[in-house]
Amino acid sequence: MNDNITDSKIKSALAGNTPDKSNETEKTKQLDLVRNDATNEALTTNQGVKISDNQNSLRAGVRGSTLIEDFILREKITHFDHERIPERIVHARGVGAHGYFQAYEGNERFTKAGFLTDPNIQTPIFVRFSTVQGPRGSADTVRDIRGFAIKFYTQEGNFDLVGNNVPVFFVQDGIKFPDFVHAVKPEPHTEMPTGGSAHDTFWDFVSLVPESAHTVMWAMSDRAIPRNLRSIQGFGVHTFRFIDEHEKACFIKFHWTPKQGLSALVWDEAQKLAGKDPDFHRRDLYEAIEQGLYPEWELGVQIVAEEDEMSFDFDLLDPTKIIPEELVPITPIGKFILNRNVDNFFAETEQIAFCPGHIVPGIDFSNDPLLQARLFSYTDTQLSRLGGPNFHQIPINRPVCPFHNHQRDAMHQHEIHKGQASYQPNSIDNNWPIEVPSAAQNGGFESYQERIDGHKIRQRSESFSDHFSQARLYYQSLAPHEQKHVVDAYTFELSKVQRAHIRAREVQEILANIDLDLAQQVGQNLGIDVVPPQENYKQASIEKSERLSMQAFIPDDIQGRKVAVLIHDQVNAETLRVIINWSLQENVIAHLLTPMLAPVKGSRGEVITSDGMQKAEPSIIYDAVIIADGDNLDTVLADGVTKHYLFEAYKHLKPVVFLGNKVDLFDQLSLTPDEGTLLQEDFRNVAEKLKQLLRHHRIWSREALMNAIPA
Ligand code: HDE
Repeated sequence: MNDNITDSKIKSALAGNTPDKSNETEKTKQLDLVRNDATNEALTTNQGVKISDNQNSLRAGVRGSTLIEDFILREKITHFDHERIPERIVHARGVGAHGYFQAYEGNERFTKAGFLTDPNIQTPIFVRFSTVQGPRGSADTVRDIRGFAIKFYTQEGNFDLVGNNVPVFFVQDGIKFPDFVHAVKPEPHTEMPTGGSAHDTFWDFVSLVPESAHTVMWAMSDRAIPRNLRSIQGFGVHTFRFIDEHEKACFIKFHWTPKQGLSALVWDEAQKLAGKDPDFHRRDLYEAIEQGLYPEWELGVQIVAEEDEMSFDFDLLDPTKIIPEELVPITPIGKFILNRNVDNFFAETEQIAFCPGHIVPGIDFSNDPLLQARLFSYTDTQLSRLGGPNFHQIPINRPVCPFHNHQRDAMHQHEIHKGQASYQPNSIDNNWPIEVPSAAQNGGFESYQERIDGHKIRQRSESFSDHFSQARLYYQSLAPHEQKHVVDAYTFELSKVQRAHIRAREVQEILANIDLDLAQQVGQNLGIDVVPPQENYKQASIEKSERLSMQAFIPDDIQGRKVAVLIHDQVNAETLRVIINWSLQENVIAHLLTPMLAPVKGSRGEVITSDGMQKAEPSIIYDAVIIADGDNLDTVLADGVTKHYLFEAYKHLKPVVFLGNKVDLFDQLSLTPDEGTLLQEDFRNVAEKLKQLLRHHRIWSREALMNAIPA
């Protein structure tokens, strides 16, 4: 290998796998109307007046005061002064991308929604991922639920599936949402902490509100510290309805599952990344899409016949409950991929406006009281965020199908409505636009005619009163290492709570009712006594649900995993060629990391370009580390940065590959060899083993061993 080995080589090879983009969707075309300022056109004001000097304001003499008549300065500064809009009250920190959805065959059995029933249509989508608690500038890797909102630009109107990466929610009724959000947000007297729930007000609230127990359990699990956004699940949370062409309804719950499998950070990594790369998740998503490693999910639904509504030991309308897949399996209905990054973050990711009330014929709501409140909130919030009721005209929010009605004027009106009649009925414009009966082909939306008969009442249904059985089911379904992480997370978070009575209440009154062993472990760590609860709480109808554990989602391949290859002067260039070929074959992102950014010399004098500097690209960014062999391995292993790199990767339970013939290497480094420490002369001999380890992502057996070592 005489020429340079560069990342661009990897990228260009991966670009070969890039799906054909020639079949651009309407939405893509529409968004490509975006103004391109990087042309050789003249610089102008917003009124189109050419600007002759953009460096100096207008002054009275070279050293004189600035003149108020400088309309160019005033326009520029005024616009700048108003550049920021209010961030989202929750889910402020986010990242988005474009893609498309394609349905599988046969969904007309359940729904008449066009985008779900025509397998030949590729429906454009925009997805926005988010954290809940932190502001726009907060770190990506904090412990938090992730928002996973999808806008489907269908031919029958926009459908927004505004979900999360956990299937349940903290409160059962929308009227409690502002209380919950005030409690989890930074505390009002200090505006701390940023991007975290480890503080008094959050734990005060959740320890007083047992309905939050199940979701808090998910938030304390590895689900809340995802490795990247490409490997999280999505859930619609509420029960919705599908309506078929005969107006027959069934209840459904939406699930979407990543082809890449599920993976999480370890807590130490999550915290370090928050400092070393606060943009870790958005960078990962951006880079994966740029490299043609398009993330993919399968959309599915759990379907429950209307007549079976009451056949569960929980209420289908209660958003703190899942339907275990053992009771109702998921029916796959389609898949979606993300294949295009935004051109402008503000215009697209920031200005996108989701609303669970944006639905299309074939889909309808249930009476879940949390969902019902959301139907109001999202449009309302856009009025102050996006400055008025015309936010649907912003390019990212516009439907791709035509839309006509008699709504007029208001702030930021972009349409120039022609005609005299902005009312109905009218005879001046022939009564256009007209209503379309739902029975017609491509007919209008009609709500499902559910019979409603009840007293006006402010009361929670008795069927919403079991708060612990599914929290217990979740805990008991986790693998031992996942359970340990839950114990660690409760311990960590509660250790940050200043008030002893809040810590005690969470452990004694919430955790003890979920699982005594869990409560006792956390209690022991915090010095809190736990006694078995007085009441005998209800058990879930099953003891374990397999797919609650992330271990049930190991991917088939290792596409998109990231490997650091540490190289130094005199590295064996032939080894690098083999590793790069392997990475291209497996669609793995392999980075050659050097001590400094300067190129290194291979053993036969080859110049090898760096993809990054070891100090600047720490092991926490990668899924595995390889030390390439070479003639100066002894010097390499004496290098403190390299050593730290290895120890950290080892500590974070990653596969570590040492190439070369140093049999006493582990002794030298005082590392206990295990199935994840691979020592080989030739990379080809460990490639398959490394692949299997990367599929499973972490060496969990090592964690158990490390925990056994006294501190
Ligand atoms: Fe939201 N939520 N939410 N929420 N939510 C918002 O809407 C709200 C709830 C979720 O990427 C806001 O445009 C209420 C459940 C996501 O733009 C706001 C209630 C679930 C996003 C709002 C809930 C979510 C939001 C803030 C209880 C999971 C980000 C800005 C009745 C199923 C969407 C905005 C994006 C955003 C209100 C409960 C998910 C204030 C009142 C349950 C993913 O309108």
